Amino acid sequence: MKILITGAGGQVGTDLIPLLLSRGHQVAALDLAPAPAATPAGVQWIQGDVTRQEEVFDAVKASKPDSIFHLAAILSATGERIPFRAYAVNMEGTRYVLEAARVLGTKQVIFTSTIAAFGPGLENPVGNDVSMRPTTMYGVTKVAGELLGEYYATKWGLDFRGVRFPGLISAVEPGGGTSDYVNYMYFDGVRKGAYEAFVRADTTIPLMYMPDALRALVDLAEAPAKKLKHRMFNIAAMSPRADEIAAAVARRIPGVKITFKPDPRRQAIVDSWPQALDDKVAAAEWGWKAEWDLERMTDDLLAKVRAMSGVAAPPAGPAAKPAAGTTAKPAAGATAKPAAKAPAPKPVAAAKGAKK
Ligand code: AKB
Repeated sequence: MKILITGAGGQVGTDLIPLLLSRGHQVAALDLAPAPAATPAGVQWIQGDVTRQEEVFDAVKASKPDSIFHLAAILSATGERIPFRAYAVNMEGTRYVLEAARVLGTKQVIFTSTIAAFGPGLENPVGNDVSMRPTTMYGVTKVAGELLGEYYATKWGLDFRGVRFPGLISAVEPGGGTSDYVNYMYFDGVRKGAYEAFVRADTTIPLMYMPDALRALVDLAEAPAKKLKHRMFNIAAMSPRADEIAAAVARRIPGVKITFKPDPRRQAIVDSWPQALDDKVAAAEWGWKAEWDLERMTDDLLAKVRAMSGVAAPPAGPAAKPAAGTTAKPAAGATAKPAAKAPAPKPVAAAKGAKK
């Protein structure tokens, strides 16, 4: 397939490009930024803005994709700072992508929604087909994007499909999300030996390691249409508490100091999200299953962050004790799904060119 990725220079796109190439797809990339130096050979990089209809249409005309993976978005924390820019990128950008697909004959659009599309007060784990009443601009635009895509599917036969991502964790710096506290436990834990998280120690949201998230996108795009009864799917992997993640990092970085100082604005955002998602519908319709849990992700991610930062791993020995300030007590009900029969991880691109 020829795939056009919008927002290709961001946290997801940076790692998605090499995966698509390795699975035999041709890739075109649309992003506000010029092509990063580390862009793999053969990628058609198009600089453009999803809030400008003509630039989206030009990118689709130039690349003639079979499928558009629409990743361009402003995430929750930045979205609350600049809500109308978030509306333009997430809402207008999605409308232009759908409209370009309709007018120019692209058969499929893969949409990336989020746990932030749900609102407070839902029973955990939150099911696939529940009432969605988000409290952030990011969440509002993602619910609207889901519905708009379903409208294009019903009215014009567009093959619209999408996943609701948990907070995503990877070696690429994230860009303006509220779940970013998890990523920075790893980045600053390695680089600085310390990190002050902006959430409470008991904060619990659904999380996913990037290789699972990328596999979900590609598997969903490749799934036979006749098997799909839904268009939007919850996907889930793990829901550790913030202090459990800190403890997993601390067991591998002797002396690291991870502390918690909640910022009321960002705490309110994560408190409005589900603590766990029910992904049975995705499992039944296209065979979705997470492969990475907290422990295995922490080993893999720390190795990547150390390699990128030029920091040597500590000598092997008995597991390090958490440093003072790091609470390691597991919470009742906190879950990290076992990584039963997980295959060996494939290498992921380095974090060059990641957007904030
Ligand atoms: C964010 O924090 O806004 C995103 C998300 C959970 O969709 N990472």
